[in-house]
Amino acid sequence: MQKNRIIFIVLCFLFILSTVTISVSAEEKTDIKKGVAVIDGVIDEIWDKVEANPINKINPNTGEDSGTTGYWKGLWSGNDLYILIVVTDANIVTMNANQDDENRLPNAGDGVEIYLDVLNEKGDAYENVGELHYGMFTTGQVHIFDNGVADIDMLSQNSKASVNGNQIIYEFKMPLDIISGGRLPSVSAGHKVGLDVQICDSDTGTDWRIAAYNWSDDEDLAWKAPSYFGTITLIDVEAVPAAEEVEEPEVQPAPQEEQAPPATDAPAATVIVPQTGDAGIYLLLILAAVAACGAVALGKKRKADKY
Ligand SMILES: [Ca+2]
Ligand SMILES: [Ca+2]
Repeated sequence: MQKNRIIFIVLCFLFILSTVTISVSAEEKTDIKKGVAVIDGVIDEIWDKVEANPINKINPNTGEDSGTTGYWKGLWSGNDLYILIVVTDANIVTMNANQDDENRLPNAGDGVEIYLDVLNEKGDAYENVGELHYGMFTTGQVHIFDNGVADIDMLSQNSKASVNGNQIIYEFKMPLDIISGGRLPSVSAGHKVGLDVQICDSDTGTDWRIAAYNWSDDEDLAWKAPSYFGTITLIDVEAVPAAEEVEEPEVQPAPQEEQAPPATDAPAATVIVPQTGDAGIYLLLILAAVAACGAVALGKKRKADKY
């Protein structure tokens, strides 16, 4: 009986532990390649070379899946981070900061929110320079929420939105060194940034949003603390390899020429081949030697005969 109770307690503990593990693993991570995009609300060719990250975690506070979908892509170059967000929405409503109603926030209607933690400090509150929560209306207007401090003119000049059919295209350039207030003087490969992206969806443009989706945070708490953000790593890999940028020249076949013997540094083996002229000299020398020997022998014989 006692044994069964221990097994039951252990199983309960393992179940609770697995639940905690699932909760912690909600944070998304991805690598960002190098490249530059033009911030004009048009999808550049280079974006086609970059992997898309789905923004599909349903916000638990809205709780609805309205059918709106979207993804984001990233690039980095120098000290700048580039973000593209593409939303497909069957009912796009124009939201802007000048609307004469209380729902004039990008998170009220059709719009997006950016959560940025330039030094990836993952704090429990927005308490450091470089931690920023801002958003964009479908008109391209930028709104900075109470969370974080940044120059809204600078962010506005580096952001753009456009509507194309049932798509809303948002492009952002984020000068990380400037947003960090100098805490990150320059960006290098391997640097990690805390990031999340949220899509907000409205049906009317005047009523509060009907649905929202995040890339990483599935608890709708990223607005409150960077610890709920995902993490991106800026890697030293070009989105478009140099080989694709430079067209390979056509290789022409080399003209046929007389084949020269292969050059080599090693000394060639010495093979002595007697030449015709040399053989003649050798033959004359041999004949001379034979004649000399014959003369000496004849001289000796005459000398002997004499005595
Ligand atoms: Ca563009
Ligand atoms: Ca909508």
